[in-house]
Amino acid sequence: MGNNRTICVAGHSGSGKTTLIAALMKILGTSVELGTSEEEKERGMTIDLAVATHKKGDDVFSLIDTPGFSEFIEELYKGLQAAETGLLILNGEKGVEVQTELAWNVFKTLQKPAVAFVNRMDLENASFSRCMDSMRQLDNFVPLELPIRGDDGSFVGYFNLIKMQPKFISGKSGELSDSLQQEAAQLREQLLEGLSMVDDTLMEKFLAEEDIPVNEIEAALHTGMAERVLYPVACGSTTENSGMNSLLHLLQDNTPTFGESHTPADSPYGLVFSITEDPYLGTLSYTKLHGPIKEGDSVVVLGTGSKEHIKELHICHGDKPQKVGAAGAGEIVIIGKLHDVSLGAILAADANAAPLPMVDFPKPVFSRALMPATQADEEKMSTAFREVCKHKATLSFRVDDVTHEFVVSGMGEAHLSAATDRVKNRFKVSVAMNRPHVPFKETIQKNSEAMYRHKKQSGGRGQFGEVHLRLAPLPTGYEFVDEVKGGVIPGPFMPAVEKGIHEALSDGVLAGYPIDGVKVTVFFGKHHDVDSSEIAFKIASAQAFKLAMQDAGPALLEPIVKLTVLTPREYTGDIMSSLSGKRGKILGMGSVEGGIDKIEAEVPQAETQEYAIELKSLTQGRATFQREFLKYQVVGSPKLAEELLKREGKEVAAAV
Ligand SMILES: Nc1nc2c(ncn2[C@@H]2O[C@H](COP(=O)(O)OP(=O)(O)O)[C@@H](O)[C@H]2O)c(=O)[nH]1
Ligand SMILES: [Mg+2]
Repeated sequence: MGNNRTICVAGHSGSGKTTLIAALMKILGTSVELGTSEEEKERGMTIDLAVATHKKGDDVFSLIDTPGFSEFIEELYKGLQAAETGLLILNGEKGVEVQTELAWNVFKTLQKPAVAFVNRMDLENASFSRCMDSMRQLDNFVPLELPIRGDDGSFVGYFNLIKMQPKFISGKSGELSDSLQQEAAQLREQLLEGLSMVDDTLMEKFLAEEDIPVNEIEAALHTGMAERVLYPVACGSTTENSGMNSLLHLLQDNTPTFGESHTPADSPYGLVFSITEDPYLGTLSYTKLHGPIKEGDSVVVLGTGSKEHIKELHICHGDKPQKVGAAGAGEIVIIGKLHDVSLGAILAADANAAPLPMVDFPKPVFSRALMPATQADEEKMSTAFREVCKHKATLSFRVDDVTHEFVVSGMGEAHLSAATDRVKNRFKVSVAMNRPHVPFKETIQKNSEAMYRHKKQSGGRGQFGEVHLRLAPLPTGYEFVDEVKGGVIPGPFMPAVEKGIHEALSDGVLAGYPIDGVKVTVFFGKHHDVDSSEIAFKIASAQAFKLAMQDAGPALLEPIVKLTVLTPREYTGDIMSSLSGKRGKILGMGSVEGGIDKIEAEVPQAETQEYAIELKSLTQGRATFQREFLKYQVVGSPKLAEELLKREGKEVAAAV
């Protein structure tokens, strides 16, 4: 195994991640094409992670591209998990943007060493010092170089703070102003002071004001990065191809290697961290290797115990996998045509190998109901969505028990629209997205009693059945009690009696929602030796139940969800008042590190259908949230119930 390194690139959309990866790989002599799926080309943005790999001798260097849009953050979790180091790209004109901040939170959660690159320095309004100011608010970022501007204000080169030397872009020149030299001296002091924390020898030399050789500074930088004491920052311009070599040097020579933090196995062992479906190559399992693997190997999927044969092994060239015969620990490979793997699967030669941890992904927070365009679309819809959601942790679909709608859930509108486009492009299935209906239920609030006699005499054999029953509220669920004595309803008819009630339970008296939280006791009835039948008792019990429901204080039940919002403190007040405005109950509020507040609230689901969109606009996209189902709760006021049902396009029955 060589010095293998994987770097996951993250940052705000448009900062230049995809361009940078292609540029760095080009310098290394590897040409890659990224972001070529139909949905990506249409939108001009990265949707799925992609890996670009360069091999030189025994050393393997991979860069992972991720989307810069928060709704696709799952890809960053996957990519960063498979990387030793994260590379945060910033737009030199803008500094820290929303997705820079969100990405940084993921870096911190996964505890990854990181490097930052301030890109787009060729632009007139780019300001390295402004970027640095905003980055220092995030964490301990320290510059390794300063941009040099020419007389006309354009960007002409860098001043390297380790070597204390300028390097001009070819064909350009400029003066080193006094202020630049002063700033450089000051920043170098800060850098060495920071590095002194991780290296005693360096500290002694620094304090004694001795010269410190470049290799010693770089060694301390390596330790500082690995221990996450500091995060170095470089700058340049991807499109002008400047600053690329020093960034490459930093990434390829100074970031931590796989071997430093892992003990490799000597047989196949790896984590499937991402899976995609390729129209031509089939299922592709992106695997971070912790042990060597080669074509022809057999492995076991830990947990399921299923056996897999390694038939096709590729290394990654962006969107073009390239076949290889073998790969080693620390590398990322794409394994083709595995039968039975899912996201997070661990492949190992040894069935007793220890599990490799997989990150906890965020959960979907935004749902839409899908309407197929035609009958043919309806038939294919569920297969198509099963395929598209199968390998995504933040995409799911289900048919709702109550509303019977086909509901797909993800991280936001754009995320779901990319998923439906994929379904359209790959499976030729067209669907429209609507706001889903709320799965209301109905319940009762007091005891009641009713009877119903079903009697029909229309020549020949008649129908007769009479059922008396009592209803009592239960906290949840449904209970049936048979208290019939003396065979007034003969035993063989009791299943039909219960069936009648069961059917009536699915069609509440208020608005036809299923009924929950009721105990039904059948205590009396009458039968007729000739005319009684199962159907007669079924009708009688259903009708008796409906009559009893009218007197039992029927009420609407609504689903309540728990929202957990993480937000920069400046928005806390606004978020709390907006939640209160949604009939929400604040459960708690506290501060998390770094100026972030956590707000927990119970909110009716009916008021949270658009919360992903609302929170985004309330906080410029800087807050995130989780949503989980909590319970059903009675809608106390009949007027509110009426209003809620109206929103669902339902009339309330007169009984309310
Ligand atoms: N002027 C300038 N434009 C850049 C630079 N890097 C990238 N771009 C442009 O910015 C746009 C977005 O780049 P892209 O790599 O897709 O950004 P991503 O969303 O971060 O992957 C493209 O049009 C690039 O050509 C740069 O250093 N300078
Ligand atoms: Mg991109």
